[in-house]
Amino acid sequence: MKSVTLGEFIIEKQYDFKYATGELSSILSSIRLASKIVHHELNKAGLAEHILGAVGTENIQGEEQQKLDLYANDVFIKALKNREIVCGITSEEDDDFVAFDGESMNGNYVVAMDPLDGSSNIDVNVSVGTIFSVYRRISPAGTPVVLEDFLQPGTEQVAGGYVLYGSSTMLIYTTGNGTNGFTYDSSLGTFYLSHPDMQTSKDGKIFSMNEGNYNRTSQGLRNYIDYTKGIDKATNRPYTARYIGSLVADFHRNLLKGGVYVYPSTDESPKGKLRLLYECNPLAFIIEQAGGKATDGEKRIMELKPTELHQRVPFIVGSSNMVDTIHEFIKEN
Ligand code: P6P
Repeated sequence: MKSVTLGEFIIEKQYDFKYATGELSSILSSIRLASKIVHHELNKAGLAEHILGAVGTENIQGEEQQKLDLYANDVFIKALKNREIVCGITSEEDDDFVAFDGESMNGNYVVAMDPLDGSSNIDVNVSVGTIFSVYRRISPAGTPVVLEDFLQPGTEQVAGGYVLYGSSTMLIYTTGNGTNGFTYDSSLGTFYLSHPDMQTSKDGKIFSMNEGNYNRTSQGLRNYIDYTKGIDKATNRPYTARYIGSLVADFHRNLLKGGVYVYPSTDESPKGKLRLLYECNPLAFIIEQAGGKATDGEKRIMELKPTELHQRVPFIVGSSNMVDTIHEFIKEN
């Protein structure tokens, strides 16, 4: 099979996109470039003194910022600003949105991103990821980007995806015409199409949740967790418990093998832990394009109207029948 590069694929598919002006292709190329740079830095993190560990600051979430968090944030912002097509970004690492000035103010797009999700795992060599979401701006081109440009429901995304820096580095994205996965060949510096038109199974037997929250979540969810441990061949139970503690890695495994990831509201995080704009919405876009589902336990994630940049929501994502079953348990209590 001829290996299609990510660059070739972006160009080839750009005409599937209703605003086929090449601008979205350029944004995806920026993300491709930035992910290569982060890949190379991550791969030597253990050797480079200056790059490991915390910087002694916290982000708006109150999470300790790792040196690589800020490095990745900087790399992606520079790459996105460079093409003067994006007029602003919101990032997990920045309290407020970043408005680009100069020619970039004419840009028609905004990006929401988690530049390095799961970064607390870097020091223990566990996979981490970048998650991104692209929207067309609402405010007029030529003016500074405004908050409303970022507070759009996930159904308005023009692209969503993630980069997984794992045993291999992969970039998975969608523009609403299917979900496709690309694997990075670092010897050539090129991403190649390795997972065309990804589809997740309607059912699965992998359950991903931090069960340390068992006694801090709802009775309905506790009943579901108990259900996953039941012994019943007809319903493929007991399920397999798999929780890496790195969202992109857990999500990616479940996308490929079937399964469900749950981060519910807990006593400690009543609105859940994961952020709507730059974690839940892009992954919801990906999973829906692959035939799966993403909800907050009741409503479709992509239909939620954001009210703030770093808004947290409960997140249930994966095989559609498994998501439906969880909803039934939640409704019963
Ligand atoms: P907990 C990482 O901080 C993250 O945002 C996700 O990548 C991961 O799935 C989750 O938090 C882990 O959270 O509370 O289980 O440690």
